[in-house]
Amino acid sequence: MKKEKLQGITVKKKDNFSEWYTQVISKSELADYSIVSGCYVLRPSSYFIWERVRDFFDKKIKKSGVKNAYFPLLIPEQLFNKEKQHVEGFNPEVAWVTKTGDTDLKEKLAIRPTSETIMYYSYKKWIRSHNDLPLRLNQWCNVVRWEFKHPIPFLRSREFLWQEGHTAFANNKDAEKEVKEILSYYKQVFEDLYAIPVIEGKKSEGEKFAGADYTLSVETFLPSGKAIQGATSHFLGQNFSKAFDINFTDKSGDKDHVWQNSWGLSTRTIGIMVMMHADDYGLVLPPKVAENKVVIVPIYSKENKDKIMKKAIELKTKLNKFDVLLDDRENYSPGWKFHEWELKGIPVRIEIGPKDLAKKQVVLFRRDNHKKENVGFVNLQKKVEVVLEDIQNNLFKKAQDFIKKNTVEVKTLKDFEKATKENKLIKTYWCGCDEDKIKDEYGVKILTIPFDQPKKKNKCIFTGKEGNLVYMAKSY
Ligand code: 87F
Repeated sequence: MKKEKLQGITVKKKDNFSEWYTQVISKSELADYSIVSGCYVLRPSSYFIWERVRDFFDKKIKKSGVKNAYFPLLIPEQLFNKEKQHVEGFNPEVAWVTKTGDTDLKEKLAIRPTSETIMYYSYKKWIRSHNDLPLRLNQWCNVVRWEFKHPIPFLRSREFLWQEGHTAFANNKDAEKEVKEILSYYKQVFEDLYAIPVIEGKKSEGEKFAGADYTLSVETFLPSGKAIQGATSHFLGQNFSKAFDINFTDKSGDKDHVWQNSWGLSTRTIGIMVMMHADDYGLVLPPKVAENKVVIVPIYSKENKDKIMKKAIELKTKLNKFDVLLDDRENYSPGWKFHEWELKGIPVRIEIGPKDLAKKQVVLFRRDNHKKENVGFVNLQKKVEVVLEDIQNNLFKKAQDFIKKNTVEVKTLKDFEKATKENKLIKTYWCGCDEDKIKDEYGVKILTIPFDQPKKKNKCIFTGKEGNLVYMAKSY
C-alpha cells in the first residue's frame, strides 16, 4: 500500500491565484514545463480536451461550408512585410529562421505567428471570378509568438495550438453574416462545452485587430479578478485584399477586391476553463470535455476482494457509455485514489465496498459540490446520466453567479475608480474617448461593446457625451 500522502494543492484559490493555477495544471497532469522558457507540454489529458473542442468546432464549420487545408509554417520575409499595418507592433514577437547548418539563408523565414500573409498569397492566385467565391478555408495548426511578458501555461505561451479561419466573399453582406455566425460557434464552445458564460460584442477601435475593419469577440471574467478574451472573429473588409491585390470579376464583368474575414480559437480556452472551474482540491472538468466522466473505486479486503471486483467490473460494463475508469490498482488505498481523481477533476466517483454490496447500492460522489449519495444498482445508469447533466449545468450556473456577483454598473467616475481597485467587471458608458488614457490612469481596458445594448444611450462617465454600454476590467 502506498504510504506517502498524495501531493495535493497546497495554496487556496482565493489566497494566491497564480500559484494555485500553476499547481493545478501541473499536479493534475494537464501540462508540464518544458526545457524552452514559455513553451509547455500538453499532456494527454489537456490534449484530449483540445481534441474535443476541435471536433465540436470542426463539425460546425464544415456543416456551414468551410473546408480545412494546411499552409506552410515558414513565411518569407518579403511576403511577411506586405501588409505593414498588420505586423506593426507585433514585430518583436516574430521568430525567424536564418540559417541551415552553417549557411545563412538568402532570405530569412518567419515562423508563422498567424497565417494571413502566406494564405493570401495563394488566395490571390486562386481567386479569379465570382465563381471562385466564397473561398472559406480553415487550418488547425501551431503558431509561435515570442512573448516577453511573463508566460502563463495555456494563457500566454510562446507556441500554442489554434484554428485560424480565413474566408473571402464577393460582398460585404455575406462576409459580415459569416463573421457573426462564427462568433456564435465560439460562444457555443464556451457555454455548451466548457460551461463558461461569455459576453458577445465588438471591440473598441483601440482593441481591435489593426488589419480589420472591426473585431468581434467573446469575453469572460475570471476568479482572479481579471477578464479574458476567449476568441475573436474579424471582419477584414477589403484591407488585405487591396494589399495583396486579391480581386475577382463579378457577374457584370466589373473587377472588385474580395471581402474577407479571419477568426481564431486557441488552446488558451483550456486555461480559461481551469481558472474558472477548478478549486482548492484541483481540477474540475465539465462532463462534456471530460475523457472519463466516471471513475469506480472498489473498496475491499483480502476476504471480499473477488466479490467486490466482480460487481465493480459489472458496473463498469453497465456504465460504459460514460467512458468509465475502474481503478483496480493494488498498491494504492481507496483514500489515495479518491484524492487523485479529485485532483484530476473526474466529474463522478462511484465507491463500492462490502456494506454497499450487501445493500445493492453504491456511493456516488460529485466532484463539483462534493456531495455524496447512495444509489441503488438498478437506478445507477439513469442516475449517472442525470447527475452528469446536472454537474454541467451547475458549473455554468456557478460561473454565471460568480460573474454576476462581481459585476458592477457605475455611473460616476468615483464609483468607477473604486470598482477598478476592487477588481470588478465594470459595466458603464463610454463615448469613444481616449482609451490609452483610461488604461494608464485606471489599469483597465475596454473589453467589449456588447451586442446587447440598452434602448437608450447614456452619458459617458469620462466626458458626459452620449455613449454606448461597455464592459471594462483588468485583463490578461
Ligand atoms: C504576432 C506577430 C505577428 C497577433 C501577431 O486574431 C502578427 C500577429 O497579426 C498578428 N499576433 N496578430 C493578429 C492575429 C489576427 C487574426 N489572425 C487569424 C486572429 C484570428 C486568426
